[in-house]
Formats: sequence, C-alpha cells, structure tokens
Amino acid sequence: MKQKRLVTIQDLSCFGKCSITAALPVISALGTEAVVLPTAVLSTHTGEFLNYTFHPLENEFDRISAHWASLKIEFDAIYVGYIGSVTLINAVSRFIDRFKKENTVVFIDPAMADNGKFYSGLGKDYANALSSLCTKADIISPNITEAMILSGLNPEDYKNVTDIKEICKKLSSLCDNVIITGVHKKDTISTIAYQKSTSSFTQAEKPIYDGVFYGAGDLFASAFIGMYVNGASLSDAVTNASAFVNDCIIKTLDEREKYWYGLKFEQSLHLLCDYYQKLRCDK
Ligand code: PXL
Repeated sequence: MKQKRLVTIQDLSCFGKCSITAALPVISALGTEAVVLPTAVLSTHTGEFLNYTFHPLENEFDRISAHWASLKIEFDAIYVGYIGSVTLINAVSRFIDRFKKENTVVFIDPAMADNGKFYSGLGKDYANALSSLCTKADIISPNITEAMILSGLNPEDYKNVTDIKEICKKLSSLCDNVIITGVHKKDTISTIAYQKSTSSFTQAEKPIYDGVFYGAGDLFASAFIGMYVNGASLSDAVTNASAFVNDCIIKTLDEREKYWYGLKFEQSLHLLCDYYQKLRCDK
C-alpha cells in the first residue's frame, strides 16, 4: 500500500501529552508519514498549569512553508489543530491556499475551548478567525463547546444540548463534513458525525467517566485523520478513533492522579497498528 504523507499544524506543548506530541505517535502507528509545522512552543498545555511559557512561531511559519514550496513537497492531508493567535490563523490560511491540491484532504480541529469555556488566552476574535478558516476545510471536528461557539450559542449550556442534529446542520454551512465530539447524555458521551452530501449521521457512544481528560480531542482527531487518509470511510474512522480514545481513558484511570494532565495513550497505540494492518488487508 502506498504510504501517505500528512502535515500537522499545531502547537508543540513540550510537556502535556497533547497537540504534536500526541499526533506524531498516533499518525506513525497508522503507517503514515507525519510532517510537523509547529505554530507555537509552550512549556506545557494551558489547562490547569500555571505560569506556562508561550512562544509563537509567527516569523518562522511562512519561512518554513516557503522552503517546502521550493522543494515541491506535497501532502495527502493537512491536519490543523490548536493554533494560538489570530496572526497565526492567517498564516495557516495562506498555507492551505499554497499546499491544498485536488486530492489533499483538509481537516481542521478548531481547538479553542472545552467544558463550556475558552482555553486560556483565547476569545471571540479568535473564534471568528477560526470560523472563517473552517470554510477551507473538507472536515472539521469541534468538541461540543467549540461547536456551540461556532454556531453562535452559549457554550456554557454544552451539557444540555437537545438539538445536536440542528447544530451539525448549521455547521455544515462552514464545511461539508462535521464531527462533534464530547456530546453528553445522562450516562454516555458520544461523537456525532454529519455528512452533508448524503445527509447521513454516524454516532459512536461510550460510557462517561468523571473528570476532564486533556488531550482526548487531539488523540481522537489524530486517529481519525490517520485512518481516513488511509482509506477508511468517515463513519468507520469516527467509530474506530472513538474506540481508541475510550481505551486510552480506561488505561489512564488506574494512574489517574499521576496522569491528571493527559492520557496514557502509549499503551493503546497497538490498536492503531492492528487497524492499519486491517486497512492494508482490505485493499
Ligand atoms: O488539547 C488541546 C490543547 C492544545 N494545545 C494547547 C492547549 C490545549 C488544551 O488545553 O492548551 C496549548
């Protein structure tokens, strides 16, 4: 099977098990070359850590992409995660214009908020810029808080959504394929995907565990795009990426106090290798 090449554009939180440090191993386990374009370097992620450092790579971003353009590097997928500033969102938009070819999948995880609140340092202006960036994507994967912000709803109501299908349809005016993660029901949490071309929905429902699991959205997004770029259908990739994240959470629960800041995903990577083998055999 031909090896795919994907570029992931998001921050490098050096300690914290999210963004690039989660994406790289997941994408590699799915048999795919992962190229990285970091938007910023942070000492840790911004959730619950105090005094984290943040160094935006605004000057480097266009220089790196100009060098890649001169080398004529091409990508099967462009996967965008946490960006960190409006200036950088504009740089990512230019990158997509430059590198998106006919068969390049553009996947944007509009990471900016969770559990009803914006991440530290981000707000409405950032959301507006990210919303315009989403119009350049083939697939977006907001969590429920981000989906509400992008739909103009109050994110603090994220646990009481009754019309999730309406939110999916509303967001499909930004992008044809919408995957919403972290949708709460009484005892379960679901990922819901909507494909405008077929008006079809996919739901992956899992038990709900108490507490906040930093990086779960990044692991889902990385597994999803790694599967999808290798030929899984959108619906299969949603189902299997969701099963992978559920396994990461279960494995983390036995060392919850030590790993309060991220998931023990390393012990679940074998599931992705198995899934990649299955995709290879199906080809
Ligand atoms: O996991 C999402 C994420 C990514 N990057 C940074 C973050 C967060 C969530 O808190 O702070 C820097």
